[in-house]
Amino acid sequence: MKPSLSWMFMLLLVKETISQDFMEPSVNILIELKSIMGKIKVMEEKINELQMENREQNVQIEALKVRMNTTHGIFTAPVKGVYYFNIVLFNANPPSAGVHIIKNRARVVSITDNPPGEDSEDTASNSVTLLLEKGDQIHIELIEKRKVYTDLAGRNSFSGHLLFPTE
Ligand SMILES: [Ca+2]
Repeated sequence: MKPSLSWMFMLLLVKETISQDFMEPSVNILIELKSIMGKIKVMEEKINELQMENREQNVQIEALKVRMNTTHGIFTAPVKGVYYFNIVLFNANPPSAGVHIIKNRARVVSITDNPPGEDSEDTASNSVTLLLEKGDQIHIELIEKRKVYTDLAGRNSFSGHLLFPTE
C-alpha cells in the first residue's frame, strides 16, 4: 500500500509543528528562571527574618528564667507586659495551708486549704493575670498560722510567664 499524498502532507505538518515547539518554546526560560530566583530570594529573606525573631524570643525566655531569684523566690519583671501567674497548693495534714501572691508589697490573690477531715479537697489553686511595669516584683507569702505542706511528690507549684510585652 502506497502512502497517499495527503498522508505525506500531514506527516510534514506534524514534523514542522514539533520542530517549531523545540525551536521556539512558548515559555521564556530566562524570564521564568529570574522569577524563580526572585521568589527564592524573598523566601530566604523571610527565613532569615523568622530565625532572627526566634533568636530574640529565646533570649526573652532566657531573660525571664533568670529573673526568678531562686534564693528568695522573688520574680522581677524584665519588661513591661501582661503576665500570668498560677499557684497550686496541696495539704495533707494540719494545720491549714495558705499563701498570698504579692505584687510588690500588695496582696493580689490568696490560696487556702483546710486539712483533711475539715473539708473534702486536698488541693487548691488560684491564678491571676497582671499588667506589670518593668521592675515590678511578684512573690508568694505564707499566711500567718498556716503552712505549705511539702514532700517528694512535687504537688505544690508556683509558675508564671509573660503573655505579651506592652512596649
Ligand atoms: Ca483540704
